[in-house]
Amino acid sequence: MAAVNDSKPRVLSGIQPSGNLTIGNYLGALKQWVEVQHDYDCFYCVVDLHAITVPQDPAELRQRTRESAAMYIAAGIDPELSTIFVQSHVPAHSELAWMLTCMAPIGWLHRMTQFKDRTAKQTQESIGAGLLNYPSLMAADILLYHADLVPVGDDQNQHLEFTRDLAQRFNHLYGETFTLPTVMNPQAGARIMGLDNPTAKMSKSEASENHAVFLLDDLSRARKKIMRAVTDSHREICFSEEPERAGVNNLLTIYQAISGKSNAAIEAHFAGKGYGDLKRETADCVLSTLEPLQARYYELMNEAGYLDSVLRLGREKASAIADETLKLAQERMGFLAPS
Ligand code: ATP
Ligand code: LTN
Repeated sequence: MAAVNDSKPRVLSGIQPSGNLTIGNYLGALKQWVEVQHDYDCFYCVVDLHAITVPQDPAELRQRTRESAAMYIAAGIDPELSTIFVQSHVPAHSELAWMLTCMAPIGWLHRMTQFKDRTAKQTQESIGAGLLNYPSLMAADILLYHADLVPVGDDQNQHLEFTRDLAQRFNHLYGETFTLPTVMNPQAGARIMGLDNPTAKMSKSEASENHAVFLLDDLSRARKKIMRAVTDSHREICFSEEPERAGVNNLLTIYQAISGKSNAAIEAHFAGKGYGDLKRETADCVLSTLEPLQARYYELMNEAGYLDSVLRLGREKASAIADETLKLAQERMGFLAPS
């Protein structure tokens, strides 16, 4: 049985294998995951059960699940330090999700902005019930591991609030069972916007050509997308909350998230320069992140068996904890234990 580290506080997070990962996923999630590895006992899952809340091609889903896991490692997650696993490999996620679904008021679920956004243009007949219940599954992911901290982009904060509320409800009804998790957003990069439309969040499922830089984009193509990013007709390069300056603000945010410099230092650096300079230097930063990541990714995908062994061990470590929590929750809810 794999060893479980009980002495450090715990982290859990996940990304859906619903498309190719973007720099939004990297700056909002993966980069923080790497940073907390030494101080926390980290569990990072590829959330395939979440991905099927919208239709997925089976062969593509399988392939993207492996690719996502490889991308976690390429981005710097060390399988020796952190547990990497596939959500559907640990059935406790589905089982606890059902129990939590039964306790989740649909009023809470209907208030989720992600649900409202994703279903805005669809008819009731075409919306799968999984989209509504999605936050209960996410709560199960987090609560099964007694996670203290959940590093995510800020679009997930409402789901974290929901998780805390649901955990409190369970604890109140059945006795202290779950740890209440705390959300962790990066200081810079908690919400990267689309390069072609800086009023919408950059998303891996958005189809338009110049919307997102993908982590596996050819470097010259990634640079081109950034050079084509929407800006405005002002000249001054400064951070701004104004909607019409969202494009420049987004480029500055990407630059900041990678360089780690302060607002003042960045504004001083770009004083007197033009948007062309801002784009070029932001592209340089992005490419300096993508290049080593891509090299490691292709190396991993060519290393027969390695990824499978990481996922096998991950499943073992994750199951050990998740099964125990599930059993406790089942007991508390009044399920008859099998004899
Ligand atoms: P999809 O478009 O398929 O819904 P997505 O690109 O929004 O997906 P998720 O799998 O939903 O990605 O998100 C995984 C993680 O990446 C979450 O922590 C989320 O907050 C973060 N994330 C996604 N997009 C961004 C973004 N544009 N800026 C910052 N963080 C992001
Ligand atoms: N809902 C998240 C993905 C996700 C997740 C989680 C994140 C599923 N389960 C548990 C953190 C913890 C999203 O980014 N769309």
